[in-house]
Amino acid sequence: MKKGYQLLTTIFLILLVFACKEEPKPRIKFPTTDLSKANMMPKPLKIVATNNAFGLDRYTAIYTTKGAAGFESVGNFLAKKIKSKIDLDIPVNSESQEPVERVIYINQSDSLDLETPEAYQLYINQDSIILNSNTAEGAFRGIQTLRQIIPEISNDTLAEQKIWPVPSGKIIDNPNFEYRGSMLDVARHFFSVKDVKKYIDLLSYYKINVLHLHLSDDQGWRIEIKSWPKLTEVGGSTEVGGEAGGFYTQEDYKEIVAYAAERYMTIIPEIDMPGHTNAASVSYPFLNGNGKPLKLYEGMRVGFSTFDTKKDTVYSFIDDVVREISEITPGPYFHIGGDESHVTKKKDYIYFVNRVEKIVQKHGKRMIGWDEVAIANVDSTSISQWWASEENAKKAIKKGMKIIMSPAKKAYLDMEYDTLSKHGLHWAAYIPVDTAYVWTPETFGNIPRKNILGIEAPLWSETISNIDELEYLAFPRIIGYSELSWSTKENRDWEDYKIRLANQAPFLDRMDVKYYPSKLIDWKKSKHTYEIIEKD
Ligand code: TNX
Repeated sequence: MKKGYQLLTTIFLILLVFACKEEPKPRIKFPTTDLSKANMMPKPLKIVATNNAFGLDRYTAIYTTKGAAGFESVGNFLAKKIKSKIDLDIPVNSESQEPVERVIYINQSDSLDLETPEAYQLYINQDSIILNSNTAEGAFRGIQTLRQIIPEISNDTLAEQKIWPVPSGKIIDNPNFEYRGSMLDVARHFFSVKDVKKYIDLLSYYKINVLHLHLSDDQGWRIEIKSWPKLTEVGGSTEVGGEAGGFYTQEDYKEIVAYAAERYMTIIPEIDMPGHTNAASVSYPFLNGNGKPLKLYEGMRVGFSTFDTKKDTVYSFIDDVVREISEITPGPYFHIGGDESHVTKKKDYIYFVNRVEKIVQKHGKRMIGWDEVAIANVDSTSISQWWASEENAKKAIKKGMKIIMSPAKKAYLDMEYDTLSKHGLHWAAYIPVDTAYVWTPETFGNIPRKNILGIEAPLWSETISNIDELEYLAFPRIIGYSELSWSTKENRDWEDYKIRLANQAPFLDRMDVKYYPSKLIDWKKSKHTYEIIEKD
């Protein structure tokens, strides 16, 4: 209540200052706009349209709650994105005497209606937009919605100045799942810091909050480990197809983490083991457990490598790797891979996962592994990522573990769209844009809802080697996964989604995203992102 009162007083004062300075202007008559038809992706929980508009223009200013951690940065982020979308400069918490007629107020609220840290409410009126949330994280999710409903082009006939009418009404929003992720395999092909940042920025627009980086595999080791320099010197020098690989220095990795953190996105590092470790074992042959001499590998086979699970020195090595990476990873998770260890004996695999889980915990992180890890004696606090085996997912549930839903048949971004796809594999399925969207993670495989942490769409990179190819496989399907993880089952509908997806084209074009123009979607060419209902 107190905060609400403070907010009203602030808005009142801002408007009063303006009102005292000049003659009141006549109210602008907006063409009716319908918020419920606006182009929001993922679909918010509740939308109530009031069929008027907020007139975004050069007399608009952004204010944020004083002293609320992170809120001013969220305001600055919004101002920057508005500038790049419509070339309009909006001041943030400015105390200058420039006339202000309309305000966007980003308000820290302790309302009990805001159920989770990411929940937010948007109240869009003719002269004010109020965004309420408990945390800067929630405010950040809310400004993505706001960005989406600002039209690309202005209406130049309503007043002397250009006006971008934002449809009025109320939005109450809250995520369906707390974990909404994508994975990027930077091991089979390396992707630069710049590429990863572009992907992060795009994901955050769709409220995705996790990027899992697959940092090591048979074909390459991609992160500097200061105590074991040959991992990148030797193991980082190759990739699929024979091109020079690459790796992130720890400074590069920190840059990625910080960029993601500005967007309230968690980076999850994965070091895949005991299988998928050829690059590591070539760099330090004592790690090798398959008995054969090894050489650098640039093919696409899986399942031929393993660490020696019996040597203590192998665990000291892993301790160093987990420690160094954990020290520069603020997020709570460390992914140990654990998939397709076909040349590791089952009892050795179990022993290995049990020991590595303890190492991860010792360094303060929660272990995630691909679904196979559930055959070991893992802790209920560890997390299983279901990609292939329903049986393993069931084992994880028996152990009380949480599950990340990434079933390959539905959620793999590296699966081809159809037989004509330019990139991708199809060992699990062809996944056209509708198949990617029309399934129900809440009931898939009868996993109890309380065990589902969320959804992640992995992008393996055997068949893609640059950002354009990455975008071809990821877009538009990742937008569907964002909606599957953010929006409730009741709010998801293919026919409705299809239209909103078609309307993403202007944004994707502006961002220079080389999305796959699926024939199932009637891609929008015009730049209007809101619907005008003609008044009679
Ligand atoms: C299976 S999914 C793998 C990866 C491959 C992918 C290709 C998983 C845990 N392992 O090693 O890159 O298929 O689709």
